[in-house]
Amino acid sequence: MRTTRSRLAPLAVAALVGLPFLAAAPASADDHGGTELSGTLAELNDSGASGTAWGMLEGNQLHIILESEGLLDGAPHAQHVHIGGTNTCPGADVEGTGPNGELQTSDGVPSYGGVALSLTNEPGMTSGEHALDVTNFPATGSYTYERTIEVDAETAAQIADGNGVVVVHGVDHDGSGTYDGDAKSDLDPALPAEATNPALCGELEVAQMEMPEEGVATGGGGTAGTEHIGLLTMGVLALGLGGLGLAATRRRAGERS
Ligand SMILES: [Cu+2]
Repeated sequence: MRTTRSRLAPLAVAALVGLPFLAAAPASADDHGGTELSGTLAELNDSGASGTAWGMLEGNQLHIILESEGLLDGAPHAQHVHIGGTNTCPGADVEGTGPNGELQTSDGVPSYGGVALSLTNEPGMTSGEHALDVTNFPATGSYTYERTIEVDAETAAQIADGNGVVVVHGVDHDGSGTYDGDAKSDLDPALPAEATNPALCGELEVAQMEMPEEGVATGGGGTAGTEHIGLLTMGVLALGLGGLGLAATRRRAGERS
């Protein structure tokens, strides 16, 4: 038993030293009770676009970053957080009601629900009523969007539960280089359907904790049971060889004193 303890104690030191580093890894909650969110934006309507979404919700403040590429350049892209329906993106098997089977915005409502937040640029407003504030949306084919938005308590709760779905609109179905065509938008008949049909969709999923909190409480001391092995291994991995060297030094120092 004595032998086991003297071998594992340095590893426990390494694990403890490594813990602050590990705490910085993806987690669902930070010190202030924030909720981290992330999602992949996948194409709808064969838009050819792609992207990612990342968010941090702290209280009623939502910090959100979208990166999109492959959209129609030089045309506004309405973008929202939708909440409702099944809180998901439409599957590939969902038939659109557009003239050639295009998926219109309303076709996806059973999946992603209505518009909860409008992801406008400043000074655009961000409530659902501003869903078609076309002058304040990104208007390039590729862009990074970042804004901190104050949301109401109900919206915050829904997003914290992983129910938010990001939808980016605007698809150049006929490849003409602009929003045109005879089909009218299901949201506003003054706009072509191309201007509002969904191009990208991604579910804002809550990031998962990777380190159980009880691991912090049980990581110290010389009671090296098997339940600590995973923790010890992670601590050593985080520190790398440098950490092992430090542990070995401390062991020698400890043996002399
Ligand atoms: Cu939308």
